[in-house]
Amino acid sequence: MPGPTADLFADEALQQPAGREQIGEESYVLRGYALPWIERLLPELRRVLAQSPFRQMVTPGGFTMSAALSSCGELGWTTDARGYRYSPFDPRSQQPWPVMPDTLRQLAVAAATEAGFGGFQPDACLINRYVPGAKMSLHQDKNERNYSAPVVSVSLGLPAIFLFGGHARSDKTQKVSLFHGDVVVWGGVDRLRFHGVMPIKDGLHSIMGPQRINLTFRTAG
Ligand code: MD6
Ligand code: FE
Repeated sequence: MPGPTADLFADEALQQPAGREQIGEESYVLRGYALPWIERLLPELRRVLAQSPFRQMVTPGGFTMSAALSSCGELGWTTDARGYRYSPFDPRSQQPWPVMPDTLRQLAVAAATEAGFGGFQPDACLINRYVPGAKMSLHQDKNERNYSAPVVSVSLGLPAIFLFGGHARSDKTQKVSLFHGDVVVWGGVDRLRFHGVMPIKDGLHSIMGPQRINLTFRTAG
């Protein structure tokens, strides 16, 4: 079926393929998996952020991260001059991090199961906010004590290009486009692969506005 209509659908398919895409031996992108959860999830997220607002953290090397960060759950991730680590307290308020809301936990557990990681028990949810231009340099998630648990990452708002590398920083990276509602799950042999996020392009998302919010769930303790 040639013609402009067919082209339109072809472009859409290229932009946002449906279903479960395998991006590594034990890594998957679950396209749109979070969409049915979002209406319940957003009010919970707002409550968490009222208690522990986004803040820009400074790396041990003295650089201010372009993504702003918060956390919920028993443990939250922080960085300062002393290094990267998980802490039970929000350094801003010196109070415990907000409790991980049920919908967030249930979404993470369901997505992990869908990707072959049954019995996931997340104790930390990192919340990253990217405004246009913000990025995340290549890194490994290695501050957690428990590498047998996967990482579950939920993308909301503006699209991003996720860089998925190998076990060495210099390994070739694959580029994976992530859209509102996509969930990435990785673990097992892929758990320590380098990854990052390219600078977010300008834009306005119909629900989230001019930002991308990423939730990553882990078993940190
Ligand atoms: C982000 N994500 O997507 C940054 N880490 O905003 C991560 O650093 C990440 O998406 C581990 C597993 C999945 C991720
Ligand atoms: Fe990461």
